[in-house]
Formats: sequence, structure tokens, C-alpha cells
Amino acid sequence: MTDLSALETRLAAEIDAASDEAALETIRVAALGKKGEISELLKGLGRMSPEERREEGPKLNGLRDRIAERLAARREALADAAIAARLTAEAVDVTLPVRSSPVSRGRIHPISQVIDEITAIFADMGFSIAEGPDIETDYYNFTALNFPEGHPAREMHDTFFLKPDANGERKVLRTHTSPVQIRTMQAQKPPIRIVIPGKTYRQDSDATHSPMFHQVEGLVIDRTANVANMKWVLEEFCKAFFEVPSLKMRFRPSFFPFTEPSLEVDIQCDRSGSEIRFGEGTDWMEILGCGMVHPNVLRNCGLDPDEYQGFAWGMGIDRIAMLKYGMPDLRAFFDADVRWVEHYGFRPLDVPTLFGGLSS
Ligand code: 2NM
Repeated sequence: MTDLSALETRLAAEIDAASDEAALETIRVAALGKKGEISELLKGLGRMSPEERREEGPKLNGLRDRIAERLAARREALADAAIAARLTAEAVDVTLPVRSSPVSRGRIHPISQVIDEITAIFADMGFSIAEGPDIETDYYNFTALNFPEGHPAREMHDTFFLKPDANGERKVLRTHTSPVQIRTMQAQKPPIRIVIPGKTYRQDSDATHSPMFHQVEGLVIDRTANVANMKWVLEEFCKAFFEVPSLKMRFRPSFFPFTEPSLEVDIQCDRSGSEIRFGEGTDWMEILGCGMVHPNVLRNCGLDPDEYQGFAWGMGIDRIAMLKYGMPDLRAFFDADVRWVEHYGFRPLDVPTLFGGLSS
């Protein structure tokens, strides 16, 4: 005869010691499964005499029920413990400080800021922004812009040439953004009013020159655009950009292949103090080049110079960014030094607008 109380004690101890659901299931199968110890004992009831069965039946049934109950209770306790462990492990400390978002930590590079300021000013005057490829054909970078073949101006630009392609065509890294003006004039009918910010490339590298630099150029084409219009646009731009109410400008004759006449523009400044100030003083600083678009350039774009005329200008962005925001070394612009960008950069949400202030 099996010692039922010893069996119950052993099973109860095993159940209480089970550390997870799988261990518990193993114990259940060994006791109450088809071939389990208690199941086998229950099967034995059939072979007993009625008297024996009346005696043993309730004992065995009681044992089976108590073991089943104990298994269920242990299963529930394990599930509760698992949830409690998860709650502890996944607890969030809501008192920790909030991590700052990229929008508040990130900084806009001063060049991007200055491009945004310049385009905001011209957009306010009714200009559109145009862009084009950095890799250009010789035609768009030089020929269409009235640089004669073999003209020294081509060498003047210290051009980066790419390896010739299968057709022997030698592409260039654009030396100015003017190819975008050619593409726009070919694609769009006048009136045209565009500004073109972008990267430009020349083989030049020292404290004040980087082989990659930034330019912004502008173009106006219609039937009556003239030098007076050009001077007004450039004066309004300079006042808005340097954030001064008035500013003297000086226009000196110059030469560019793509404009006739060509002019260089100086703005009034004061260098007597520790920092340069614009719109006051008796000094001059060269800031941009401009002129009336050469009739040959108009013809190259399919425009009749007897019908249409226009003006264009160009300036370097990097130098005026240095002047406006007091950055002493051009080379730091392109070092990708996070500390530098944190110091000189601008907050992403402080978008420059004319009504909200360009730089404030
Ligand atoms: C400058 C100075 C003067 C210029 C001219 C043209 C075009 F395509 F219309 F002929 N684009 N840009 C221009 C004129 C650029 O940069 C110093």
C-alpha cells in the first residue's frame, strides 16, 4: 500500500520549490498526467473490492484535489512574482530631468544662417531661390558666360577639372554659381528675379581662401531693368543684411566677361574701433561685384538683347559671415568642430525673417 501522506508531503515540497511555470508543469504531468503517480493510483481503484474502494476512493480523490489546488496556487504566485519583477525592472523615474531634444541642442552653421538671412531679404523683394549642380560642363561654367576659348579669365578662376569622360568631355567643379543663371534663362521666360546661393570651388587655399567656398548671386531680367534698379536692390540688401538704417555705397568700374558695364561695390565702414562697423565712418570695404548682363550672355540663352536686359551680381558668403559675426578664421568654418559650432552656431528655431529680426 502506498503511503499517501508521504506522497502528498513530497509533492507539496516539489510544488513549493518550483521556480517557474515549466518546472510546475513537469510536476503536474508526473503526478496528475495520464501516467502520473496519482492517476495510476486512481486507476487501481477499479481492481479493489467495494469496501476497499469506499475507504480508498475519498482519500485518493482528496489527495488529487489538494495537489491540483496547490499547483494552481503556486502557478498564480509565480505569475504575480513575474509581474512584480517586471514592474520593478521597467519602472520609470519620472523625477529624472528631461533629456533636451535635438531641436534645442543642435546649432545651425553660421554659413547656413547667413544664406537664410540673405534669401529672406531677397524673398521679401520678390525674388525666388534657384539652385543647380556643383559639377558643371565647361559650356555652362564658362562659354555661355562669354568667357572666350583660351581666355586668361578661365585660368584666373583656378578651376578644378574632372577626368575627361568617354566623349572626351572634361567637367568642372563650378567656379561660381552663374551657370544656374544660364540654366534659368534657358528654361524660363522673363521677367526673371532669382537669387542663387551655393557652394563654389577654386584651387586656392590659405588663411583667407578655402578651395570650397560659398557664393550668392542674383539675376534680374525684364524689358527695362537698369543700373538704377540694380543700385537700389543692392543698397536695400546691404542695409537689411548689416542691420543699419543707412549706408553709403561706392560703385567702381571693373571687368567681368559676363557683364557690361561691370562694377565693384564698396560699402561704408568704420575700422577705428576693435570691431568693424558698417554704415558709419570713412573707410570702405569691397563687398560684391555686379553689372548689366552682357548681350552675348543674353543671346547664348535665347534672349534678344534688343528686347530684354538685366542686371546680375555676385558675392562671397564666407567673408561677410566672418565680418557680421566676428569669426576670425575662415578655416574653422569647415573643421566640423562641435565646440566651434556650439559657440558660433544659431538656434534652429530662431529662423531669420525681416519682421522678426534677421540675427536676433
Ligand atoms: C558677379 C559679378 C557680376 C553674374 C552675371 C551672371 C549672368 F549669368 F547673368 F550673366 N551671373 N552672375 C555676375 C555679375 C556675377 O560675381 C562677382
